[in-house]
Amino acid sequence: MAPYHRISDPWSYEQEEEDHYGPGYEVGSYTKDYNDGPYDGESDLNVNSNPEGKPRILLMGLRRSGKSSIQKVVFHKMSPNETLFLESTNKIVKDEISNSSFVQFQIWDFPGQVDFFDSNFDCEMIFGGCGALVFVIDAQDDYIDALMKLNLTVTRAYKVNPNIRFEVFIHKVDGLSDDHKIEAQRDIHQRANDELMEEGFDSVNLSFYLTSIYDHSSYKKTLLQTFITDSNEALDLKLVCELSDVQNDETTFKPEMSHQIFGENESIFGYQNLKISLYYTAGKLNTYLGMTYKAEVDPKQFDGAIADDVMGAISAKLPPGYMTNLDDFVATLNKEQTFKPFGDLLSTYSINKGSATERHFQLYSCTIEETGFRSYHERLQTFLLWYVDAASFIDVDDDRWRFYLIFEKYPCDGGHRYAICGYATVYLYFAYPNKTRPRISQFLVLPPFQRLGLGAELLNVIYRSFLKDSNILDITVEDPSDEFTRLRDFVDAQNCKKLPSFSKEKLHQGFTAEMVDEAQRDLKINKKQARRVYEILRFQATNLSDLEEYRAYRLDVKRRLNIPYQKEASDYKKLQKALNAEELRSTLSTSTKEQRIENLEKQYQTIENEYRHTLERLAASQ
Ligand SMILES: Nc1nc2c(ncn2[C@@H]2O[C@H](COP(=O)(O)OP(=O)(O)OP(=O)(O)O)[C@@H](O)[C@H]2O)c(=O)[nH]1
Ligand SMILES: [Mg+2]
Repeated sequence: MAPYHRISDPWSYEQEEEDHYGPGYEVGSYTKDYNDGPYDGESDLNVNSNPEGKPRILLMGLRRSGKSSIQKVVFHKMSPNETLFLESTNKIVKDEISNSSFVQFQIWDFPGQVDFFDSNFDCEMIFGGCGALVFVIDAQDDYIDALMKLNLTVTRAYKVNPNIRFEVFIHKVDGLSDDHKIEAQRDIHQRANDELMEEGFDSVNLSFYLTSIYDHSSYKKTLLQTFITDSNEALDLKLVCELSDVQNDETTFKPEMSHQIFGENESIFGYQNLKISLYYTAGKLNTYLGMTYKAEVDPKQFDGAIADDVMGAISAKLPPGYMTNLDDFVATLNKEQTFKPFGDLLSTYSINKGSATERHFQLYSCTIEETGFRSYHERLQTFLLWYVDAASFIDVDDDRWRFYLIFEKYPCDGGHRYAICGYATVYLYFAYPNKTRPRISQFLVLPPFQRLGLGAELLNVIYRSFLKDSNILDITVEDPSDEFTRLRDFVDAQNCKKLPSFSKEKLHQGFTAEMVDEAQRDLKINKKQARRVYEILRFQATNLSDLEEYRAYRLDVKRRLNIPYQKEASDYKKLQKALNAEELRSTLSTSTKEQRIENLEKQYQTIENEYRHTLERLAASQ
């Protein structure tokens, strides 16, 4: 059996070597362990020094190949099991290693998806001052893509700096049988070298090593992995109308995200077959939180690893009064019939009219002063955690908040009950000098009620509630998600279509002040959005098989997209006057004209796609 290097070993080796070889040998000793021939660390150090005089090692390789894990286990004593929770690296992480005044160097841990063709990737700087490049390949994965990236990386780096040492780590071999390991090493070695030869890089020398952050305890890791649950999978949400809903899987809906509670990886550690239940009664939103699991991790068995506090993490976000006993929760269902929506009824909306499945919805608006609404809202807003990125709970004591709620009014026991479907919050900003500019802040339609047209209805109701007020300037949206942008485009396009200034003939004449004025006056749509709606409706009015007409449309959109570039160009002229050529180069990553045109085209295509979706929806709604 070929022994493989447990990655932490080279480091301890290095420390032993330090006394032996004296200062300045650090990079050499790190690589020497893997090489057969004698190695002159001193001379390498001179060649590879970076401006701060510290040798630099680069860690590169595909995503999830294990680069950061290696770095953390080897140099920061992280236990291998903890690496399961490492987040993907999204920028170059530079780490100064200085275990003593002699052993000093830098490790640069790269994100898995570096793009050498990106103009921000400065090959000269990165490879120029580098001593060794460690390329990590996940041996447990299909390594064809990794080999392609290895080739690209090595050839790029070699052209800039032929003195770099290339170390290829065939990594995660703990999961491979002995035969498999040998075969993987042989195969990777051969393919990588053959490819370099074919491309004429005969003199590039790659060294290969079988590596793992796990010692002989790989079985532990496998076991440990069975204690990791996807938090989105584990959580069941429900709006309970009647007792049978509790047992009925069809009433369960899932979160779209849970990183705000369970961290970036959206995973929970410590349980097998974990199920978390977060149930609300459909009207009053009385809340139940519970969890079940088959097994919990035993800290004695797993280096002291303890299970995550799931109940603690969720309950920290719930207002007091939630229940952890399911019977207590079920008992509250009989109070649902007394529940009535808050505030003023603004609008009603029905679907499947005239059929047996006809459903009725009601839209209300209210302020926090409405009796009982404050504590109701505290429960309602907890849904944001699972559906709105970077959700924050608002300060309801500020009296400029307005709340809009949708309820379904459904028949029950010979009477009617209400179920919450979604809601929105709007903040009334001042607009200088004496106007108000409402801003839609949060907007949510709960999953069981999505795709019924309720989002469009809610948005229209918000608009309508402000239309007649001449103090309202226009309506804005805070940090809209892509989904909300689609909804807003659809609703605004539908409404603007009815305005005279957006008639087909006028659309072909370009974007005008008349459109801006009319959209603002009649619909409270702001200028930026009016421009977007103009582009959508003009696209609809454009005959795409008429090449001239289509081209005129594209140019019109691209001219708008080009405005930031024009600004950049005028900034550039100013800088040109102030800086010499050298300074100018280091200040700006000037893009060429071709790149700019290519970028514009890409941007245009993205936008055209978005517009097509909106138009499809418009067509379907007619
Ligand atoms: N089995 C096994 N898993 C490993 C080993 N090294 C790392 N891993 C796991 O591989 C996964 C990815 O590790 P990272 O260190 O985040 O990978 P990376 O290359 O830095 O990923 P990016 O930052 O996305 O490029 C983690 O779940 C680690 O626990 C190893 O030697 N054996
Ligand atoms: Mg990483």
